[in-house]
Amino acid sequence: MSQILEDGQTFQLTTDTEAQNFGNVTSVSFSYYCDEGQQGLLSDEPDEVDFIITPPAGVDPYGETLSGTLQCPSSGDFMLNSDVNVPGDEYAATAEAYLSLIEIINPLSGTWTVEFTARVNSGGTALDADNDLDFEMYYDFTGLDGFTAVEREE
Ligand SMILES: [Ca+2]
Ligand SMILES: [Ca+2]
Repeated sequence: MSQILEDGQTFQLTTDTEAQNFGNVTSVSFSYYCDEGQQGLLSDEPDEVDFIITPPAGVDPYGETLSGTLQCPSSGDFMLNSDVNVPGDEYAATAEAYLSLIEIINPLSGTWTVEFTARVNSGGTALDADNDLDFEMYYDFTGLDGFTAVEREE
């Protein structure tokens, strides 16, 4: 999605992956980009965007950056993946027992919130009014669902 933001304006996106039935979410990514849009006629200070990414409680962000400031024009991204251990040749008495052996480490399901706040900076003279910036954001949630197992005949 793409937006024009004025100074102090906030863009927020909240996604509850459970309410939206995304399954067992194992991959989440956000990428975002800002550009000056309008700028001062004679001089201009770079616009900035403050960002805060809030994962669901209990998710380990593995050191990914959760907050900071983007100086326009520039881009940033956030990407997190779970590890999924699927049993290989392990014996299980039933299909259900086999499926219970699938393990998702650091599952990513829950409510994700991202918030971006524009800081629009003008230049030094009366001719240098700057009223906005251009902002774009993309996101992707990938879920695993519907595992099935087939029972083997000996
Ligand atoms: Ca601007
Ligand atoms: Ca500016």
